[in-house]
Amino acid sequence: MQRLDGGSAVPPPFRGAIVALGNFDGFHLGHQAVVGRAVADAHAAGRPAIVGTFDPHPRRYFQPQSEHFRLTTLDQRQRLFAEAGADAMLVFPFDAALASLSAHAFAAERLVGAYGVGGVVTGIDFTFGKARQGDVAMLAALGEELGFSTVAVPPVALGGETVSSSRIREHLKAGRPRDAAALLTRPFAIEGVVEGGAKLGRQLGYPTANMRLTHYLRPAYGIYAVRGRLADGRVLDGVANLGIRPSFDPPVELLESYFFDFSGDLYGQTIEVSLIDYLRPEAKFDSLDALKIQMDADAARARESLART
Ligand code: RBF
Ligand code: MG
Repeated sequence: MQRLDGGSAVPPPFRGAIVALGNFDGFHLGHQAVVGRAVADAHAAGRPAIVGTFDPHPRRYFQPQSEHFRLTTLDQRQRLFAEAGADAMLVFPFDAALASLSAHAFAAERLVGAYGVGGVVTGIDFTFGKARQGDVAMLAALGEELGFSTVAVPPVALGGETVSSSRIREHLKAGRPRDAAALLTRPFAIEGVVEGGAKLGRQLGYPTANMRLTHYLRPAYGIYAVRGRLADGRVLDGVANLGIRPSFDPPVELLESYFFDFSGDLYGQTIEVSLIDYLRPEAKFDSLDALKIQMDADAARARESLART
């Protein structure tokens, strides 16, 4: 699937598209409803379907010091949008120029001029333009004036509550990966490049694939039952420590995954690790023997939980 730059003009094959406008970071049930509508309308009209997303996120621009909150990387979003039937992804680099555009200028210069949209689909809470002056009512009026269709999709509820990225973040921070997965329709997954590590894990009988958490939201630190996807598509069950490893000096924040029944070198590979179950918080151990006994118990519990999943 093609990645288009929201800072430039969209090329001819993608003009006239139905564009899902939003951020779609988690690509949760609510986001899927918006994108699903854009894809369905595009197919019905014989037009391309495009999904917009911001990178970096506007929140990073306005609050550069805010804590990490990302639920997906751009690469993960690209795969999810493609699976949902989109023909292209339009990436808006959020910068001073975009932040200072009025709602009218955003519609006239970007949506119509640069992207040549046939229609836009948003959530009903979508806002746009300088100081968020535009809402879906204004977008509909601008569409009438400038010649594009607009659809506002209502939020999706699950278990009596509206599905939102903030609810998903709360679940993950509280160590409830299964509740987060229900809203996401898939487990929260961290994708990254496997780093070289201290070889201590190997000595303990638990060689781990270690990854940085980069811009991802920090889920509750602790031990997780995980499922990893390797670069070649193989899927492996395992158990992981996500956190700072309080038994070791200096503390280093990592996701360290041990995969069952696997003996290969993953160093330098890009892998994706899904958090399935939260088993316990990290603990400080006084001896490696004590840690090893606990790791054996963790591995057994993780195997059980994954066998049921
Ligand atoms: N390190 C800790 O300091 N405390 C822990 O509770 C802890 N639990 C772990 C559980 C599992 C299943 C795994 C794979 C690792 C755990 N570690 C823990 C980290 C482990 O000590 C790490 O692999 C070593 O730092 C060697 O890289
Ligand atoms: Mg290790």
